[in-house]
Amino acid sequence: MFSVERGQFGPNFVFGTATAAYQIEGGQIDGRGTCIWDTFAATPGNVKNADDGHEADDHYHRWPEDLDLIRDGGFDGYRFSLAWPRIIPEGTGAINQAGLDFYDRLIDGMLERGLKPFATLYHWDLPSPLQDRGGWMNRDIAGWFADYAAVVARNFGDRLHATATINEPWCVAFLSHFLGIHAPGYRDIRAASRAMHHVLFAHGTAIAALRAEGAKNLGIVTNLQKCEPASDSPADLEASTLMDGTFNRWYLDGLYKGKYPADIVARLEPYLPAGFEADMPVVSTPLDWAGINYYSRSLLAYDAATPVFPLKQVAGPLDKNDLGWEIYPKGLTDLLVRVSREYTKLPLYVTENGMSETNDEKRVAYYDMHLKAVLEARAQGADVRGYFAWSLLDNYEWAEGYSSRFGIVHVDYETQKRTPKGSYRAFQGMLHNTK
Ligand code: IFM
Repeated sequence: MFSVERGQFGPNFVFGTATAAYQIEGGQIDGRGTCIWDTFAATPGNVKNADDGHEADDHYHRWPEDLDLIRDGGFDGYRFSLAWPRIIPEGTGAINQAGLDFYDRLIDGMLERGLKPFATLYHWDLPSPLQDRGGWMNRDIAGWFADYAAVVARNFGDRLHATATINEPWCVAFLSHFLGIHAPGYRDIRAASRAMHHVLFAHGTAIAALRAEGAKNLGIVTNLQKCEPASDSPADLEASTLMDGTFNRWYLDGLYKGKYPADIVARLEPYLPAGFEADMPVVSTPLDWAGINYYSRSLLAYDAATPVFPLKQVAGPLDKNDLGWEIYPKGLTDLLVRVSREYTKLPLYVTENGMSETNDEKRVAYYDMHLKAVLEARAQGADVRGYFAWSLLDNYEWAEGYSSRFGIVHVDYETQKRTPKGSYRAFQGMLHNTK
């Protein structure tokens, strides 16, 4: 059970659960094209146990049961993503009608169950043919992505409650092109710098395309991390400021101030695309809402041996999830308040929050603490309008494969049987109790 009550969030607050296409759908049939995660996972050493999304949770076939679970949990909304390669298998050009038909059924299924569809256009499954052309390193991706966005808006725009362009641009750019942990697995500063700009430029370009098709209630989902120094030393403070710059300020400053942070630009200048400044009005296109994903904090220490960003992340003293991420609800309050004071007065949604853990009692406590953190942020003036638990189902946790379980519903990958966990029941108890 949670200690918080639904009524404390006000009558219009949206509670939902979140998932992403590659992590749950499976269903690599009916004309779906391949994506960068298919090949990344097929390359030895990239993903634990070489797991891939070939079957995942078989949501492609089991979606009615999954939507029933969301409805029966008492949730108001469902945050899902559409797979670009399912809709446009080559990334550009011919549209796959079977792909459109799937999302048609899925979205209607949400509406029939009284669930508000919160769509995300890109949650990391870039069509492979676009990677062959440079993917996020190629400025042309803005046009490819805008064309795909327009197809989605034309077919579903009138039925979507809200649409986000990109999930977690830091992951799309930095994690995938500088740290090499996610597909396409680059470890290259020029690749990363280009992706860091193009992902936001493509976002802004897609917003214009969505609006041109009449789509409403548009935003983007940034993942934010509380960055704190490992000690009081000025050097560690500098390290945490730098990490905050690459993780948080690059995206927030770009999107909501129309200018990238000078300290990070100074370090990336030789690698950024020439003339990027001229794109900033597109990057900072006005939005209707802002999504924030939050999981943890990072503790940073100065590390002179690391070029460009002389820092390293050190293990902190707090309780952790089973991936070693510290549990720090205050970070969620602080970030929501910071975004609302320093960046934007747009309605804010916590579009993801949750815990990788096999001990579900810990997950219940995690959710309870973070829901309280949202209430605290609201008390401090942040206009938070909704909260989405990550995730509805245990699913494909990217480079961790299926070893990490974030679901409030357990999935037996042998049988695909879904079993609600205590954390699901805790949400259900809170959401059905209108106090
Ligand atoms: O599973 C991911 C999700 O795809 C994006 N946000 C973070 C989650 C947990 O790592």
